[in-house]
Amino acid sequence: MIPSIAVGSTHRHSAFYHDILDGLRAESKHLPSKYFYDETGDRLFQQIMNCPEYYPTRCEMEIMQEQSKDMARLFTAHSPAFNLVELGPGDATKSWFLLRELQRKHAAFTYYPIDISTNVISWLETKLPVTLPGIRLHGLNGEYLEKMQQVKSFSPNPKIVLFMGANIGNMTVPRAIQFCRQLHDHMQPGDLLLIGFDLKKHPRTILDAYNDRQGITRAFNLNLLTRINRELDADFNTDLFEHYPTYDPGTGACKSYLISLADQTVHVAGKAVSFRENEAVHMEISQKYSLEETANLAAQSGFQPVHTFLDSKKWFADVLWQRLP
Ligand code: AVI
Repeated sequence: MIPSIAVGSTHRHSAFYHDILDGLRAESKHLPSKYFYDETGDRLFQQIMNCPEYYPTRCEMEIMQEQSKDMARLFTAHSPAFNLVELGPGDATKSWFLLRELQRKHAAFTYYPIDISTNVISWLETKLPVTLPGIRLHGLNGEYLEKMQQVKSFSPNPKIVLFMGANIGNMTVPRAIQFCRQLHDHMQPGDLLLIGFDLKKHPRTILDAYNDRQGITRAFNLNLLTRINRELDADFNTDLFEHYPTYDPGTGACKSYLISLADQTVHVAGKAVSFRENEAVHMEISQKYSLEETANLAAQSGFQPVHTFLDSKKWFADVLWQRLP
């Protein structure tokens, strides 16, 4: 496991301060889920991925273990030499299988993991060459799109971009369309994009995944309040907020809320924020898709679906798209 991301002290003018206060002052209160991942949040997310109810990681792992050979065949047939760019690789446990297959096939590729965390990148640069000797690896620390632009200046080779782990689900559908269009603009005609989608399935299975019995997902959500207490001198009482996950099988939107259990006033960096009893704070969206909806997303953002990799339960899909001219 990667050592957790150093959060650093946050001051009044930071993006964290503004995002948190803007969210808490909005008419419908919300907090950005990207801030879940401090040191404790990283640890809790690792525990979530091992929870019996949280199936997405296991499903995608099965795809990578069982089908990396087919992926590697498609990738090498696509281009004799390419840049393999991974957005948000984490500890690369899933993409590792693909990297190993590409090495076995003597594919001419350079792996460019891009992550906002320096810890993730330096961990990969140290660890991957040990288990994948000879790998050509160039880690990039920063924002996805900015760093993708940089890859172009390092090498003119075609790009194959990986965006796995159902991270696209943490965007609303309109935001996902916008993001895929931005990826399109940072790729060349013919380049490939592999995206992981958690698929629609029985609503109970989905809801349980965000409401595990051990209460880890609950702790994961509440931890953001603890982080705000620590970094923004706030005084949230986490006992006065309840984790409330929802899933709408119609739209495929799985949303987590924290519900205020009392009329209360909380102070964040000296600013008072009032909550009514039963008022909801929207914490996270984990959008679920049908395969047809993934194809619509491809069409709306300038890609053509090429191949779909499914796990044996058909609960998760890694879809391979080609960038259209
Ligand atoms: C990172 N992301 C894809 C996870 C998800 O399923 O939305 C984050 C998560 N939130 C609660 N459990 C897992």
